[in-house]
Amino acid sequence: MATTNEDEKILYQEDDDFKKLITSLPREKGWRVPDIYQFQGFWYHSLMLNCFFESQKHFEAQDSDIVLATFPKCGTTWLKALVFTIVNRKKHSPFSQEHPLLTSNPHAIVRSLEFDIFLPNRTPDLSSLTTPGIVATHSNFGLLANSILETKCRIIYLCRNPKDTFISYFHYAKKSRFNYYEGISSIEEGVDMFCKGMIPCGPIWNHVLDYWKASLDSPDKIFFVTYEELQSEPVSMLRRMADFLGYSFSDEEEESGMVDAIVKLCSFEKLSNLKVNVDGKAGYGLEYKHYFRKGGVGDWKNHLTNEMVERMDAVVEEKLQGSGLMEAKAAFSKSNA
Ligand code: PAP
Repeated sequence: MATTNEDEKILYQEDDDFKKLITSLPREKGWRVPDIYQFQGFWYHSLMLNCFFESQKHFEAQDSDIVLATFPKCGTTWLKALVFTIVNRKKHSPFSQEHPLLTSNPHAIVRSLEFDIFLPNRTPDLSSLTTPGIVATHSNFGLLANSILETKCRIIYLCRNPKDTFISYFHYAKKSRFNYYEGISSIEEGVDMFCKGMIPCGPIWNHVLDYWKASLDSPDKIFFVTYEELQSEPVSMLRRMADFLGYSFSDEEEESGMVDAIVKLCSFEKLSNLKVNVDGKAGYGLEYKHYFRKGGVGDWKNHLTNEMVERMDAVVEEKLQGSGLMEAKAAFSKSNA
């Protein structure tokens, strides 16, 4: 039986084909739920994989849709807030005290294809989709629905320095484990799993590389950006994202300080201190505060030993070699080691 977790059982029923598939896959210890499974080179917990299949089968992307693709813990919450605010700024002014982000968590506003919209054996919940449709996914490039690739819908892919991603995921997994499951107990164990690629949606290098290559092939379709770029140059990155999406800022908007207002509204400081994000919970029970930890760059330095750093850098460097990514993006450069 793929799912040993009560919470997951409540959420969905696996059909026989899925059960058959999952029992045939390589299995390892999970981070938040007991097991992760390897499918076509990537690791997932069973619900996640099942949701990716559902979304792959049933999602009918429209030309005007925007897909926010991320590896977990690379800034999904932030990207959801930014893109929603850019696209809806005429309807919801970022200067307004009534802006939806002031009372709703970004995950409640921009829904994820998996978990929120396409759950196995459930009618897809399309009721809460934004217009135009902005949806998020942690799917690797190879499992995206064909309609995402065949239509003119655009993809923004956000990734982050692998060691910071690991630290963020490690802390998140500890806080969000299901049913008293012990999970990955020490940072040493986590580093070992990470270096073997065994983290949900991992290996991170393959997730990133597939989108990186696709963005080089189709720069008008996929905008590739890093958490670190958003941190160091938020205003110019926002302008570039808005241009890419076809929502460029007008001179009037620029003069009014609109871009700065969006950066401020979506900042870690602003969002993490809002009541909804301090006390609120998602429908599936997770407290929103777990999406906000430190929100910075380089926290890995506070948690990893030199030996761990050397091991992680070596594996990431080996995998990214020749892709051009280390040279193009500081988040992956050797100088970040
Ligand atoms: P998800 O993939 O589960 O949705 P995601 O939002 O990608 O999670 O990752 C959470 C990280 O983004 C946390 O990083 P940390 O653990 O290193 O602190 C969180 O603090 C950070 N984060 C959340 N919101 C923002 C924001 N508005 N600005 C910058 N960083 C943010």
